[in-house]
Amino acid sequence: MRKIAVAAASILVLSGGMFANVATAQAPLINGQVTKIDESAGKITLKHGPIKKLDMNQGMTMVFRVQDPAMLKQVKVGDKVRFDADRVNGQITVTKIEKAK
Ligand SMILES: [Cu+2]
Repeated sequence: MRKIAVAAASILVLSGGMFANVATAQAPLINGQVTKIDESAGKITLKHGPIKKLDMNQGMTMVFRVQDPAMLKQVKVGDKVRFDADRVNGQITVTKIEKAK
């Protein structure tokens, strides 16, 4: 009986992990607005809504590192954008950005 319970529990853990992966792959982009761009530092300041995966449960304005400096050429201050961010080497980094349509 105990073995069955353990097996059932590990199936739950495994399927939970799979759902988490699917959620990450299809995570919608975050809405934001560019308030500052610092090309020489490779940084962008964005006013953004909640980002649950980064433990930001409410919107704020903050500085992000960008994964690729070329991203800073795609947008300008005042633009409404959609972006994705993740922790890369411990720094919160914009991994994708596009102008909101
Ligand atoms: Cu934030």
